[in-house]
Formats: sequence, structure tokens, C-alpha cells
Amino acid sequence: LLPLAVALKPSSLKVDGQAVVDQLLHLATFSDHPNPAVTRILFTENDLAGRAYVKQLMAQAGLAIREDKMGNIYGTLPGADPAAAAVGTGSHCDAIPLAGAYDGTTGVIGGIAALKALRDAGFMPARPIEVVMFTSEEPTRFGLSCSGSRAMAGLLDAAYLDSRRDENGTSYLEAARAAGYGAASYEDMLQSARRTPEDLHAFVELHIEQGPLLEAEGRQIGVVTAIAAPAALRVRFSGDGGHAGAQLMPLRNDASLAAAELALFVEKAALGTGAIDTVATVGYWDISPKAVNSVPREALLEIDVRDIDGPRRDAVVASIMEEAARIAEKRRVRHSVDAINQDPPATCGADVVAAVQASTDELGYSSKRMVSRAYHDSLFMAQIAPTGMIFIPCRNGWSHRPDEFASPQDIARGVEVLALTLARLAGE
Ligand code: HGY
Ligand code: MN
Ligand code: MN
Ligand code: MN
Repeated sequence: LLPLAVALKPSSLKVDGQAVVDQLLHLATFSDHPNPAVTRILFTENDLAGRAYVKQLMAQAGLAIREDKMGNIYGTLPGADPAAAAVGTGSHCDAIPLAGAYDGTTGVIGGIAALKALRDAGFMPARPIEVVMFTSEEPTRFGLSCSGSRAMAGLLDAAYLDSRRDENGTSYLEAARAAGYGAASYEDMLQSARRTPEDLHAFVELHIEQGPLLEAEGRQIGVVTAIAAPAALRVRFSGDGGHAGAQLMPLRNDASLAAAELALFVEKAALGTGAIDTVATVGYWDISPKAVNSVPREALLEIDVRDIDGPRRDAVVASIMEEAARIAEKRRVRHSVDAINQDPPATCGADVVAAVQASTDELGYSSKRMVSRAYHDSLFMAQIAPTGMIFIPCRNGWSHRPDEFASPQDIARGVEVLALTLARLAGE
């Protein structure tokens, strides 16, 4: 997998950053909330509209389109050797509530633009090059992140995926079928997504940094060398509740206060490792019955813990689970813990990193080697094939917010680096 020098001249790559931005902003109109906010939840009406638009752009770029039964969408630029393992790129178009227009979408729309630029430059790759829209990178609907790439890497089993239900009790399989992805069973659905090193030669994802470093240091391209290890867990506390006026304090077992104590422990546990790379938050918090004059009976916390060091992250997760049990005992509440995911970090493939760096240097762009603290589908693609990522700056490092922003110039640079990197990895 040596990143070859290619006859392709960078000057022959024509990338119109503004055209990509226009497409990103059109995609952003498929949202449950008015722009600039973007909310696009897996298999909802706006997600299906977004999927149709992505397929339209793939068709306009002259790519061969296929979809698997998980809902992953592939656009392929044919290679001289159609049987050769493909070089992949791509990202996601689903968006968490009240997000922005650039997270994930930049790697899908930008990936299509990169393949189109290669095609328009008359580049004939030795290997097929494919751009993937991963079906569900965000955990919003089923609680599980990166369902599509986990399935590709063979990391999802039917029982586990079936256990992940949305707030109406709908399963992934039912939702996929309702969206027109007619799998006969979980096995059929998961098998249709399965990739192996035999059919995937390398993978590289273009993404906004979602952090402030590139902008702060005035660097144009982030050459990602590793991806942090994410974990998510749900903790439920249940008390007996009671009348807010008539129930005296010694008799209360307030579920919300148990949650409050655990939430502050989560912060303490992350800070307690002494490593700046350990991060944690309670991103979702719900109590019931939500009446000012009723002592809360139920509390549900969703906790996100990450670190670039897997074992250090695991120790924090374990301490949170132990503390939940201690708090439950002390406050006489019942509790349950649902460990949703606890994934290892990924090291990017040396040859892919070298191809990204060589392409960035050849285009004359400044760069910074860095770790991705956000997770991406690349975290799981790295388990199938040598994988890398290309970051571009985003304003103030803001992401997962409506004012998320990347400039047309930065987007054009990212697409050019991606196109040249794909050409290097695909050979000619
Ligand atoms: O949360 C993440 O890291 C990703 O942006 N979904
Ligand atoms: Mn995201
Ligand atoms: Mn993303
Ligand atoms: Mn991501």
C-alpha cells in the first residue's frame, strides 16, 4: 500500500468550494428544525429526503450507485481493475438535534466532489474508488453510534442491535424496512453491509475538526494519526416519589438527586485521571414526573466518556458504574446501568497518513498532525482496512451547533487533498 506518486497534476483538479457549500446548504434544508439549525434523524422524512439528494449528486457525478440493507449508500468511480479491492471515502449525513450543516456532510458531499474532480481530470484509477454515506453515525435514534460502519466491520450481532430500541420501541430492522431497505432478517441486513480487507484496500474520511486547534494555529489541513475511544452508558435511578409538601425529607428517595450526585462524579472522574485527554459529560438527562410539587421518581442519565487511551477510559467507566451503585445504596433508590458501547481507539494506517501528508505537501498547504477526539465511522473502518482522516478548520472549533461553519476555501482545500490522496491510494 505504498502511496505512489501519480501522474495526476494537482493543477488539473478543479474543485469549486462554493458549489460544494451550496450543496451542503441545500442538504441542510432537509431538517426537522428551521435553518441554520439542522436536525436529521435516522430514517425520518428529512433523512430520506437527504438520502435522495445524495444519490442525485452521486448520479450527476457519474458514479455507480448501490445501497445495502442497513441503508449505507455507495457511489463508485470504476477502476481499471474492477475486481480489485476498492479505496473508500465517505462520512455521514445524519445530524443530532439542533446541529449544523457541516458535521459529516462535508465528507459525503466533499467526497462526491473529489471523485467528480478526479473523473473530470480524466484520472483512471487502477482500483475502484467509492464514496459512502454511512447510514447512522449519530447515536440519536437508537442510542448506538456508527451502526453502519460497525456492521461493515462485523462488530454488530442481531440480538444486540435488536435490543437498541427508539423511544417508541421500534427496532432498527423495522425502521430500515419502513424506509424501504427490505431486509428479510437481521442476519440478512447485517451481512449485506459486511466489508473485508479483500474488498476494501484503504479508507480515508474528510471531516471538519470539531475543535479549535487548526484555526488557532493557522493550519489549513489536519493529518489525523489516531481516533479517540468513545464509550456511552445509560444509568436509570428509580425512587418512590411522593408529595413535595407532605413527604418529610427523611422519607424521601429522590431519583433526581441521585442523578445529580452521579453527574458531578462523572466530571470528577474525568478530571481525576490527570490526563487532558480524558473527557466525560452527561449529555442527556431526563426525570419524571416533571411536576414541581412531586418528588422525582425516575431519572435517566446518558453519559459519554472518551480518551485516546482505552484502559484509562475503561477505568473511568468502571468507577462511574461503582459510584452509581454506591449512590443507589446510600439514597435507597433502585438503579440499572446499560453499557451501550465501549470501543477501542484507532491508530490510522501509516501509508494512508503518508498519502494524506504527501498530498497536502504537494498542494502546498500547511498542516498539523493530530488526534481526532470526536469519533467517526473511520474508527470502525480502521478495523477492516488501513484508514486515515483529513481535517479542515471550523470556526471557533464549534460543532454540533447551528452556527457550525467551514469556509468554501477550507472545504475546497480539503476536497483537493482528499482527491489527491484517493488517487495515490488507488494507483493508476
Ligand atoms: O460524537 C461524536 O464524536 C460524533 O461527532 N458523532
Ligand atoms: Mn457528530
Ligand atoms: Mn461527524
Ligand atoms: Mn463522527
